[in-house]
Amino acid sequence: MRIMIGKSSVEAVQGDITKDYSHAIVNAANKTLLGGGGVDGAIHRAGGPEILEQCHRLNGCDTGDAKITTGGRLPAKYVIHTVGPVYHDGKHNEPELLASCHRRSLEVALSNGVRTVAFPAISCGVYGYPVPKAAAIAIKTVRTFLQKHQEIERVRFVLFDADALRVFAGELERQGNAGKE
Ligand code: AR6
Repeated sequence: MRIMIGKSSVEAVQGDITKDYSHAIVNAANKTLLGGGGVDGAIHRAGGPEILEQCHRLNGCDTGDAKITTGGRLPAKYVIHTVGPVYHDGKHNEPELLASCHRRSLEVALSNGVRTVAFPAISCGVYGYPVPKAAAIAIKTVRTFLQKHQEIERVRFVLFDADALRVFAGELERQGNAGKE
């Protein structure tokens, strides 16, 4: 599934983000930036020790913020590490923080000359964010950013499982149609 925002595209595919050939892939990290499970563990395993070496020099990362390192041995040139919110009940600033993750990741991409970015479903694993709510926020934030910054040519959501892909693809279609009204 793919929608266009001016000349930029936003798409959703199923796959393993560590194999993605976007210029930068986004990592759903934690505040230490020193590794963990889920997509974070997979990125460090596939990318090798150079990523962790650079993370050690970054002094962690606040929730909602993003920092960049090399992609090491990954196909991607860079990894943009962002820290999503832990989901409680949606009334603890979770939507704003999740939006901030996506916006800050794209700002960091832009300031490093990155043209294509791949996101996983940030906060939707261990951090417990309901996928439909997260998809709506992620896609809305990316659309708003691309409307102002056509320098980013493609944003791809790489979803690990078929259920998440269905939700993200459905939300892309819904917001794509709403955008035409
Ligand atoms: N490619 C794409 N998506 C993946 C992959 C992969 N290789 N592996 C998992 N996912 P999570 P969070 C999906 O738990 O909820 C870590 O320990 C997964 O199915 O990785 O933001 C960090 O260090 C889910 O949909 O991230 C933090 O402590 C999505 O990625 C904490 O987990 C996010 O799941 C962050 O939790």
